Parts: sequence; structure tokens; C-alpha cells
Amino acid sequence: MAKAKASAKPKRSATTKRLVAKKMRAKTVVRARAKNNAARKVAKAPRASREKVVKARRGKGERALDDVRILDMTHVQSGPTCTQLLAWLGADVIKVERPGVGDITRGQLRDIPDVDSLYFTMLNHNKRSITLDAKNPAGRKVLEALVRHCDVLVENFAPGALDRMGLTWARIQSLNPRMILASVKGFGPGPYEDCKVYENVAQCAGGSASTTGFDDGPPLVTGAQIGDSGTGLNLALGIVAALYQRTMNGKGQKVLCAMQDGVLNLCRVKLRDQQRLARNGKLTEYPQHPHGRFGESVPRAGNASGGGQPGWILKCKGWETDPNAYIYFITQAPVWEAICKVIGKEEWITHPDYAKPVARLPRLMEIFATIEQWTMTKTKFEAMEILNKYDIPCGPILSMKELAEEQSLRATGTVVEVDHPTRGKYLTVGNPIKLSASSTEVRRSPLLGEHTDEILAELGFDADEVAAARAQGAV
Ligand code: CAO
Repeated sequence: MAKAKASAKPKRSATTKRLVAKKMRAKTVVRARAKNNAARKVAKAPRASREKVVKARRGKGERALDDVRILDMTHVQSGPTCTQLLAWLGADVIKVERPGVGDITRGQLRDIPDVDSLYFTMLNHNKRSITLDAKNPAGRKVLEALVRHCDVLVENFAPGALDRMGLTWARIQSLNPRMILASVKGFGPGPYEDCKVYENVAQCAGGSASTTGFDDGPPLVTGAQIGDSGTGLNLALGIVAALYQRTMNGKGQKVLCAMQDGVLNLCRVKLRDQQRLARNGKLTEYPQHPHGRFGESVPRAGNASGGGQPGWILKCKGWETDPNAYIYFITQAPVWEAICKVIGKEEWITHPDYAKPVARLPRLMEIFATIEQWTMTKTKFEAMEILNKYDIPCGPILSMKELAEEQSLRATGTVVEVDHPTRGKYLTVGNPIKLSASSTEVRRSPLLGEHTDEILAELGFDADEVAAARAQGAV
């Protein structure tokens, strides 16, 4: 960063110097008073809550985001994935929920009556929960105290909902000019900006559904939550970038991640193909080539690889009864000779119709059918073992059951067993981002309002104020 030249600094007059010194003394007094007040609060608190107050103080850099406080006004999936990641990176995430109601997912897809659903628990680890009614004046007071207290406000309400709670950007900035306001919305500015959006709407509007599935079938949505969790990831990155920029300019800013944009970003290769199709009228690595027809838009390509190395999903031994006895097989050009040897088609190594990648393009389906004759004689794991010896890129189709039982994923903390006071033990997906100096400990999700008293005390509300707010149903 460029530093201002010393000579460029205007010289101070004696009066200015006196005023500056006075200001500095006043600042020191205010700081000392604040410090004493905080110390008094800790000293006055009973031992157990004193420990909580001390614990709640900002961290010491053991985790990447130890110093960051998040006001988490997210619900459902997209926003909660973002704040869960930030919590895993060390941020103190305070989740605000409506009294008696909470995040709607607490009660959705329940597998145990009256117990927080896996839907909720698996998206809200390592957070604290405070209940408050943002539309009640006493609740609003708490909310505004939280805005002053936190570094980032994350929300994914329907468009306009935050404003209706009184938290316009202007109000947020007047309360805390350093605040970063991070939002997920379905669409960015444009014709659909006011629409409510769920995962599959984003997949359809972002180009994923029109390019997923087989040519002779309808558009398909994918199981991966690219609209929700994908956008949550984008938002987390935006927040971290805004926090970094704030260290340089001292200012907050808005971060907006639209789910349509997030899905389209993940479908980048299909926009690439759209332009190739427009130029050449065909996509030679697609299964439609050379026998099918291409229209004006990128067609659904079944299981074709999205890149320059053709691939397909092939049956393995047991496919008749096991829906996941399949392997993804890539005919990577540098290992073509090895592939031919493994499947017993050595003549293809030099045959003019098969030797070069371009010659193979019109014959890909025939080539994969031949390779499949070989994979069908092996289980997917046997095939993996053989193919990997020759560096042939391939991957077994793993079921959720297999992933849940995979010990290597347990060892890395990618799949974690968590204990919960009302549901008992369950499995979750841990932090997919591994930092060497910021470890992740996955802690259970909070019960509804579990930390309300603790957080109100941290914000400086005394027992009478808390009782009054509670009597009004504000917290
Ligand atoms: N106190 C008082 N009111 C609260 C509150 C609190 N603590 N928390 C929420 N509310 C209110 C909101 O103010 C809003 O009220 P109004 O609309 O009357 O002002 C209301 O609860 C509901 O908010 P919502 O419209 O966001 O919720 P919804 O269930 O109707 O819609 C969703 C859900 C996801 C479609 C919508 O929030 C949305 O489009 N979000 C943006 C896109 C997104 O993130 N989608 C991902 C969803 S995961 O698949």
C-alpha cells in the first residue's frame, strides 16, 4: 500500500496541537471508562455467567475468523450454509430467530417428533441462538444493539423483508458504519428481482436444468444444492473479501449474491458450448454427434464430460441389482494406449479410426459400449484399482450409504458424528475447507433461543430490561 509522503502533511499550529492533545486525553478517558465498565460487568456477574462473558470476548487468532461477530438473520439453506462456514472458521455467529417459531427448517422433514430436524441441525452448527421479534419495539431495540455489536449482518429473507423490519441500509449504516450487509437473493436487479426463490427455481433459472439430463427426456434438477449451498459459499467469500477491504478503508459495504448468478457461474462451460454451437452448428464431443440433431441451444448431454476429455458412466458387475454399481470412465488422450491394453483392444492403439482423439469423436458411444463390456466384469472398486494403476481417470459412483461409512472421510473431518441433547448422535458433513492453522471443531446446533439470556447480558441489558422484553413477547 502506498504511504502518504511525510512532506505532504500540513504543519500544525500551537492551537491545533493543544486541541488535538485535549481530544486525545478525552478519548483515553472514554476508552478507560469503557474498559472499567466492561471489567465491572464481569466482576459483578455470578461466577458461571462471568466465565461466559469472558469466553464470549473476541478470540486470540487460534481460528481464522476468531475476531469476527456475525449477526445471522438467515433461514432455510442458502444463508445458513454461509454462516455455518464462517462459524467453522472461528466467527461468533449469533442466529436471530422469531420467538416460539425459529427457523422454519427446525420443524421441516422431521425424523423424530418434536426434535430439531436434521435439515436444521446440519446447517446450523457452531452458532448461538437468540430469539427476538424484530417487529416489536423492545425486540427492535435488541436487534439494533446487535447491529452495533456485530461486524457482519447476513440475511436471506425475501426481497424487501429486511427493510420492513426497519433495517434499511441507511439505518444500518447510521448504527454501525463498519457493518457489512451480506444478502442472498434469488435474482439480481432485473425483471425477477422481487421473486422468492428456492433451490430448484435457481437451478432452472441459472441454466443447470436445461443442460442436465438426457436428450430425449425433460430438464432435470441435480441432487447437489448448487443454488442454495453454492450461493452460500459465494456469500462467505464475499464477506471475507469485504472484511479484508474494511481493514484497509475502515468502511462496511453491501455484498449481494444472487442464486441465479451462482448457478450460472457453475454452468460456465455450458455458456462456452452455447457459443461454440452458435459458431459451428455442432458440438462434436456431445452424444448427439454425429447421428443426432443439434438445435439452437446447448442440448442435454447425458453423462458426457463437460471438458475436453470424453467420459461416460459405465455399468459394473452387479448393476442389475445395485443402482450404484457404475463407474465414471474418462478416455483421457495421454492414457489411450493403456486403456486399449486394459480392455483388450490393442488394435485400437494404431487403428486410424481410434488412434487419435479427433478420429474417436464420432465413435465415442461405440467406444464406451466396448469399454463397458470390460467394466461389467469387475466391481466398481476392482475396476478403480486396475485403472488407477495406469493413471486412467475414473471414479466409482458412491452411494450416500457408502459415503456415510467411508472411514477416510471420517478421518479428515469431512463426515462428522455429532451429539445433540434431544436427538442423540447423528452424522453431518463437516467443513470442506481445511486450513492448516485454523482447525474446525464441529459443535451441535443451538436449541431455539438457547443463548438469549447470555447474548442479552453481553449486549448490556440488565435483568429488569430482559424481564420486561420477555413479558411483551419481544424476546
Ligand atoms: N421477527 C419478526 N419477523 C420476522 C423475524 C423475526 N425475528 N424473522 C423473520 N421475520 C419475518 C420477515 O420480516 C417476513 O415478514 P414480512 O414479509 O411480513 O415483512 C417474514 O418473516 C417471512 O420472511 P420471508 O418472506 O423471507 O420468508 P418465506 O418463508 O415467505 O420465504 C424464501 C422463504 C426462502 C422463499 C425467501 O426468504 C427468499 O426468497 N429468500 C431469498 C432467496 C433464498 O435465500 N432462497 C433460499 C431458500 S433455501 O432453499
